[in-house]
Amino acid sequence: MRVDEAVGTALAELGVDRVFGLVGSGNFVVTTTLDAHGARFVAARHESAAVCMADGYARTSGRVGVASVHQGPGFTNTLTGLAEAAKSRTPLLLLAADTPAAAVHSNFRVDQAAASTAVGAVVERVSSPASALEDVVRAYRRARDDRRTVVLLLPLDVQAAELPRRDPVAAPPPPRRPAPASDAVGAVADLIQRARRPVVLAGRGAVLADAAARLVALADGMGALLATSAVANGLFAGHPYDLGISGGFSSPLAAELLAGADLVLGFGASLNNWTTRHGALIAPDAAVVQVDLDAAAIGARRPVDLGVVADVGEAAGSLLDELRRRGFHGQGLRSPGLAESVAKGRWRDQPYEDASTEATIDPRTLTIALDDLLPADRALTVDSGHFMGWPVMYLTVTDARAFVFNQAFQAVGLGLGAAIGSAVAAPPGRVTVAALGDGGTFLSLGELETAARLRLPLLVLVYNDNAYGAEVHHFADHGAGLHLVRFPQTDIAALGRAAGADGATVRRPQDLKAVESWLTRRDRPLVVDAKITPTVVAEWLQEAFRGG
Ligand SMILES: Cc1ncc(C[n+]2csc(CCOP(=O)(O)OP(=O)(O)O)c2C)c(N)n1
Repeated sequence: MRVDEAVGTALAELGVDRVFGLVGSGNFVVTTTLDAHGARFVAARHESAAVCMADGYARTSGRVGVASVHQGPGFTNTLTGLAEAAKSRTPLLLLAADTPAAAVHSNFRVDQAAASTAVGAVVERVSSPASALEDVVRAYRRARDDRRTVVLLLPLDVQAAELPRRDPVAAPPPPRRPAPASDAVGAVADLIQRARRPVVLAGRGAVLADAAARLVALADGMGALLATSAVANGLFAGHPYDLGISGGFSSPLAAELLAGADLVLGFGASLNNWTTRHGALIAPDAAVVQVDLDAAAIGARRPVDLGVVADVGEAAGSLLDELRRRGFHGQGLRSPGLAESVAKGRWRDQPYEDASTEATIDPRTLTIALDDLLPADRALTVDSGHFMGWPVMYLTVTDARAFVFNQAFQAVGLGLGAAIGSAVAAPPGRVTVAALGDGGTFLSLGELETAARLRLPLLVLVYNDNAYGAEVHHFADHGAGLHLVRFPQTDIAALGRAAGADGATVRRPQDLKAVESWLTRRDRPLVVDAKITPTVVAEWLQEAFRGG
């Protein structure tokens, strides 16, 4: 058996069930072998989108996302999506064909290892026929167990060589994550007992650890309010004391309560400038505890009073046990009155002046109408741009894994690919919304065909202002040059139809009838070209630009 066949077979044996990619000669055999062994292949139209699909698939399914690309340009096309996945610590394996070491004059030659490292990915290589299977298992385990984005380089000469012998491979079960040290548990419990207004703030690490239930049990035991970073949106959905997102997207009530907390317990949250609004959402005299699996994350973004290195679920469980052992049960700010205020304090309950016109719809009105229309069990992926607050603030999700916020690299144009991957991972029939700007749509246009070919129940929701709205609004006072970031009207619904999807243009709430009737079919994607009123400016935008 050749090495490329052995690599494909081994990955299927390790449990890989999906591969996203773009096939060229260099990755043909490994990819077709994977597909033949049950790891079904999804063809993307651009390699960056292929990696985004694997990323979205991993975030929603909790499995390792796998992508496959040709060497040279096939690989370099992945780099933006790869940087996003690496910064997000997505468990992802990119199978990248590579030129043979001796092929120094190959047109396809670039230093793929250096480029991978430059964007934060881990580099592994199938080095020889004798080591090939061990190389594959090591790369897979680093992705799964270290939660890293790994590029597995597959040199063409090694791929074509014969394997001396091939034994089936298996990955050992994932390692148990560490529980917190008992003195650390005691010290946090002391802080909890003294607190009057505690908050449990969960981030990406809590989603990856599937720790929602244990964090809720802890918060209920100590009387804490609950909140998440933007990426962990939905983790506590439905809880009466869930304040939603902490950060630029916080509702006014959430912001007030978060800033008034006297104890912030961060679980798997970096407590970065987005989550804290550059520090404004944490009171100067609040005690801050940060629990994270990664020692390097503790205190990296802001000073903390106490850092605990542990699995966040284990830590929540140990803390609750300790509180029970002490006979402590806190109430904090919790009361029926507060629960009522929280229930009425959502973004959609805030009054606003509807800026819709004859030809355009207010993006808030549009999004609230869709929130009413779509089934509650929906998934949401949000691309980058000025528009992105509307779906995050007004379209609720009930499951953190159904929410894909791939903004770690703050790149425009990654959302459609990630939404496709998330939709592939979703239970059958669940509607996935890909919320995009027109700029992000044109950066990823080819993937409309991918979504249509897969016949996904995907609602591609384009907030179309015919502009790079983020730049228009940021430079509004600058005056000159705005014509460089404005574009002519386009018919994105027609582009959707041309790709094999359904298409609808929305200028008024009644135009959403097209969405209603699509919901009864959902047999292919629907591309909604929403002509939004371009003068509604998001409040969080200036905050966002402070970081540079
Ligand atoms: C790949 C990439 N290119 C450029 C930028 C800079 N940028 C940030 S927002 C934005 C505009 C995006 O336009 P659109 O998708 O239409 O969303 P809008 O801002 O209009 O809501 C641009 C160009 C970026 N973040 N990423």
